[in-house]
Amino acid sequence: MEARPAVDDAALGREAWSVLDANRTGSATVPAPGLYPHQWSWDSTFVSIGVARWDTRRAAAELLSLLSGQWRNGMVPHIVFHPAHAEAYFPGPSVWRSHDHPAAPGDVLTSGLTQPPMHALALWQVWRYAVNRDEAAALVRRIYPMLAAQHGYLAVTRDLGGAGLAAIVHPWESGMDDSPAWDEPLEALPAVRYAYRREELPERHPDSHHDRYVWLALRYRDSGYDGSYLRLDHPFAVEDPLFNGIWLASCHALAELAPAAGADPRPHEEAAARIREALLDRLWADGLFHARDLRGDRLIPVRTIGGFGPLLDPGLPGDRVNGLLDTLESPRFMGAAGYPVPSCEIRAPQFDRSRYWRGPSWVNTNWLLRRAAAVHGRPDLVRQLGTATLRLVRQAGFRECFDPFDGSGRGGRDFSWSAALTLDLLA
Ligand code: 2M8
Repeated sequence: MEARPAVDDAALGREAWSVLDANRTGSATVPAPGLYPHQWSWDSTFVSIGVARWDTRRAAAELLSLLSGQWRNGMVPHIVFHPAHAEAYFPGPSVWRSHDHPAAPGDVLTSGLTQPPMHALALWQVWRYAVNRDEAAALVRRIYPMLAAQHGYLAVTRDLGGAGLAAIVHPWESGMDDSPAWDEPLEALPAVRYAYRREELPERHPDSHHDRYVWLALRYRDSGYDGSYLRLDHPFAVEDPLFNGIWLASCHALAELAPAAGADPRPHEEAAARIREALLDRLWADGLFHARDLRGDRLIPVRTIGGFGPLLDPGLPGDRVNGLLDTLESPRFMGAAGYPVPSCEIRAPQFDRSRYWRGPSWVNTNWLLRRAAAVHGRPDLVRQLGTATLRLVRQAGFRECFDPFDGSGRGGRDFSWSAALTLDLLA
């Protein structure tokens, strides 16, 4: 493992700010220099969360920049492209062709997919820590309608299973691209080959799956990003517990923000209750939530970090909370990892300690689980997750992800959400 000189909290905080400053292009922050040169949706929500305690305007600008890419049907895209080097990442705007779509913004280039709806949680954090309360209220009044539209899009266009959960229609939408949870639904797709150039690190997913990612994106694009095509024909549709657990937590956040926006909180509380019921009904098995493959009509057996997503819900019944925490602390996950929390069950045959979402530990999922532990009154676990995550970045730097056994860094360097959430953990 790379040795780094010992850094105290103050020095670590300064390093985190300098990574975020260097990755900032205008009002948006890119996830990592070179590798991801545009604004990514959930990455920016973590950046906003991380800077919110110190700089309301910067946190707000991050969200507003992302939301400038929101489509008229409410969809918040997973990438807002930086026009100066639009094709520096594959697939770029010439693949997505958002500018040809009537619902996409005319002046901002975006992808056609979405990502976990962390946005209301991020706005809530900005609102909570803003010192200037008038400014905070004005911000909530401005952003709330956009987020209500985002939630409406998920509830109407993405309820492909008809039971109240939002379906992802591409692995990229999960934020956990190469998670073993998507192996089976991806292997049911035709084997395809495309010619393209992509900046890759050795830890990246197997090529065969990446070609299927491209194929899925092109099919959806060629349907005209059509909702009824998704419902009837699109070959990848999965109810993911992390995506839906985040959506549920964001419903609670919108309910808390609604009065500041002069709106009624009840529809968001009702939405949260519906999502909870559907999660319990459709995705729970053996002490964990599992993704449901709507096309294969079955639960995906592999246990991954995504299965803990519903823990973010303060209203989750106590027996399920206990079951989830037992699984989390067992040797399947935290119990056998030196540096929690592995993104896939350590005992699973698909577990791979160094390949992205197939094993490594991530700062953002650690942060989410720490928040869940706080929600469910587990201060010991809050401390443990916070300390372990800070140990990772202190030792290996703000890497994209980390080997869960020895803590060595994996993927990109100077990674924005690792830096931003470190600031929050240090607070
Ligand atoms: C990774 O995903 C992108 C596609 O969206 C990629 O593999 O090129 C994921 O880790 C995702 O969660 C993240 O938002 C993105 C940018 O950091 O990178």
